[in-house]
Amino acid sequence: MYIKLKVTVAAAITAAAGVALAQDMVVKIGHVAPISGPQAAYGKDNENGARMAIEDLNAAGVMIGGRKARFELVAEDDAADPKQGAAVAQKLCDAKVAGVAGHLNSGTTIPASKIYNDCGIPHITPSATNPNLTKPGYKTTWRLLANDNALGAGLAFYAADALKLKRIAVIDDRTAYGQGVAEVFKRTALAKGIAIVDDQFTTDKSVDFMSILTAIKSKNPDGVFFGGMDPQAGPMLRQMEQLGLSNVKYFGGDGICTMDLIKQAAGAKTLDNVICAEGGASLEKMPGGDAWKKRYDAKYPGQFQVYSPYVYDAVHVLVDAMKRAGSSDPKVYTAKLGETNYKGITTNVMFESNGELKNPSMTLYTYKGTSKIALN
Ligand code: ABU
Repeated sequence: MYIKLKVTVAAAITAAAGVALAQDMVVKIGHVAPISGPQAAYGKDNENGARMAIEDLNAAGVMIGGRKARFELVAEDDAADPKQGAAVAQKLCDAKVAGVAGHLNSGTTIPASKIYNDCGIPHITPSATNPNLTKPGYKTTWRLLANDNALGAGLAFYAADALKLKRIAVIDDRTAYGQGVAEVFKRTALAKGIAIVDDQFTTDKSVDFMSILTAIKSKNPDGVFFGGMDPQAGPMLRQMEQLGLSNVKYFGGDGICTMDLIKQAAGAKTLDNVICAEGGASLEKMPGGDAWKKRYDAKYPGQFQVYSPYVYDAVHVLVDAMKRAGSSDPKVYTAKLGETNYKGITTNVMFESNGELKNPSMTLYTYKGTSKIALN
């Protein structure tokens, strides 16, 4: 009886060990964007991109170091607020996520990047474009699209060379992104012989721009550059129409280059004056853009904004590095990110030694009625 019990217990232990070996290895991936507040539409689009990547990876069945990996998304909301961004970054460090796709905003990503570096977790931003992000040289910081040195300058070149504009007023929203891209635009525009006839600022919470637009109107500009996001750009375009600034070109970076801008502009004819820049190829020109967008729209109808394809690729790039390293431990796989050569849906992803994307594209867009149209 005693011997029989011993054998049964031993068999149970062996079986349990077998089950443990066969169990999936859980790999937590963090995602951060504003899910609340005025920029929630961008954040939800980004989070959708991360969810879609996790679902696809789990459906495909990924092996890391000989073990089947099961990916779990740890989704956080930083409300586009730098303090909340830092708090959430620390939370993801404490949760020991293997990597992070995020954050969305430059103002949150820059402070978060130090926290990720301190805890040794890599993060890939799919959307933060302030060039200062990669200046500290953290080995944990990576960017998946062109930065504002390219976008701000590209828009100024277009204003000078293609549109032959001479007098541009500049407004920024005082965020790291808005102020940064406006500075690059101003510098390049001045070098191209454009006069900066006014320089105004607002905030990323404002919706009434009548007084600054009235001041700008008195300077008789042929263009306005706005460094900021669509919750401000939409009302600003409506108010420009009300003030009779109907033939003034309106420039902005990727922050205004969304589908939501159409909704925010609420039928203002000035929407057709918009020229905005994104730091990647248009969906039609992305290697897997059209097919991916069809799948996205089927899953998340009416929610596409701008950055979700980059988030999708950011998650895959993290996992690709884990696969090549044979480990999801950030101490082991982070160095492999520098050797990335990943065929994503946005581009063939390779990084410069400072974490910037190699050979990024840039696309200019305008709007016609309710359509967003690529100019190149
Ligand atoms: N790139 C524009 C929106 C995100 C950011 O850089 O703040």
